[in-house]
Amino acid sequence: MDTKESILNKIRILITNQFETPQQAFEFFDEDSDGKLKKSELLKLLKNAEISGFIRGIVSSKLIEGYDTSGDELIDWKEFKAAIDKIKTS
Ligand SMILES: [Ca+2]
Repeated sequence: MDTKESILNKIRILITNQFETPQQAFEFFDEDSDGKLKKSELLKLLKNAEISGFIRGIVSSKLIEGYDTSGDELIDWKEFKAAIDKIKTS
């Protein structure tokens, strides 16, 4: 069962185990290097975090909904960093 907490925890584990810094993770998943994570790039992040394929679509929408403060439906570095900081302290 993937609760919000377990999903965020899996993302945290992915970032801390496979990358030296959150910035490195961000750059890895920003495949087109435009400095923003779009939905397809978030889906890859969720896949790598071992989030079930059944819920990846909804989770990526929720992440955009929750962390895209500029409203462009993309997660930029600032928004990503804020999300990571939130995960770390929760
Ligand atoms: Ca991108």
